[in-house]
Amino acid sequence: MNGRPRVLSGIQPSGRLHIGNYLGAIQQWVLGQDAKDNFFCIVDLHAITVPQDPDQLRLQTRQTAAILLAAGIDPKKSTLFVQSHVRAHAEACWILNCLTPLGWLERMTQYKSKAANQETVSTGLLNYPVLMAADILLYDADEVPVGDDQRQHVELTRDIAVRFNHIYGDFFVVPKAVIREEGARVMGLDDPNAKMSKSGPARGHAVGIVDEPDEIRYTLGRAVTDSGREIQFSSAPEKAGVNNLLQIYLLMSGKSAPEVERNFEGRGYGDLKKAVTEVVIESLRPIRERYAQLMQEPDDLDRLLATGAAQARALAEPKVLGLKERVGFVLPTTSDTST
Ligand code: ATP
Ligand code: LTN
Repeated sequence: MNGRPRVLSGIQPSGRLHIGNYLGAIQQWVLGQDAKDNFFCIVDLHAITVPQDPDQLRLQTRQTAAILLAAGIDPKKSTLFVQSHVRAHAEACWILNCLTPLGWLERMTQYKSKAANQETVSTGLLNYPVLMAADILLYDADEVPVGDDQRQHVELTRDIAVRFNHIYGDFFVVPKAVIREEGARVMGLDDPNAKMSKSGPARGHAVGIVDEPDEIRYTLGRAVTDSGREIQFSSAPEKAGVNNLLQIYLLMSGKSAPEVERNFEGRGYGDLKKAVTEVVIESLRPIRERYAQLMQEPDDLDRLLATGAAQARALAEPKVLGLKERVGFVLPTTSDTST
């Protein structure tokens, strides 16, 4: 549209959204909004690849929409929608499943680590990256802004697109992952060697985007550091905790790396934690306040998501028809409105 790059990204409504989601994904979605043609999808079909409580899932889907809007996703500039509202996603996923070698899915590192945590593993968890490929390819997206943990899934999407184009002729745009240098991998505050995750321990691990200031003080006050004193950016494994706090400070304050290091010269870890806590509380405050307002009006949220779904369908439906045509399905006649 208008020659602007098309962007598509997704987020699971699978729990408490945290500053890893914000710094790795949402913040760059918001910052890129003006220059791009944007589609942001709340991926409920992905969320059920692991067990979810139905009432919780419904609540978290609206909460996720409210957080994205509160963080600055503007429905006038971006299409915000729920994945299950656009059935083309499930249809395209099935067709792409039939084209994707099992071995490609079995070697996905996120599948291997998530499967290791489950008593029984659903085939949906294995197919997860194919559904993600369907999300992206249906919209002819050029760019997929994500955190570092999704790099392998976007690579797989590219492989699926290239394979399809090779077999059936040019049809899919081959997208690229857009991963920021800073903030692409925010680490757990209780364990700076593990990625901050929605499924981590309930307290001490992640700062939620809409956490109350006291909870943020609790989490950051207990953040694991090390026994040294140096406050500098570093890739050394033993400095992972301090490096993580500095990264969070840098992104939340908007300062440059040399400015941040100068700021903490000669100061101790206690000062560092206090400064990070303050900047995180102040940066998240307007988001938390706006979120609380939006959650008071669930009907408005639902209306907005319905508009988003209609905009998404306008692209996804013709694309999935084209896909069916390419693989050899007889397309329904126009009088059949059930498809
Ligand atoms: P889970 O840990 O439960 O699998 P998640 O926290 O990874 O979930 P998703 O909804 O799967 O959350 O991810 C949404 C976006 O947030 C993706 O672009 C993902 O790469 C990014 N993201 C998730 N965790 C981090 C993190 N710790 N640092 C940076 N980006 C992250
Ligand atoms: N798997 C992604 C969420 C996701 C996504 C997408 C991201 C689903 N579909 C399409 C980018 C594009 C994750 O962050 N765990």
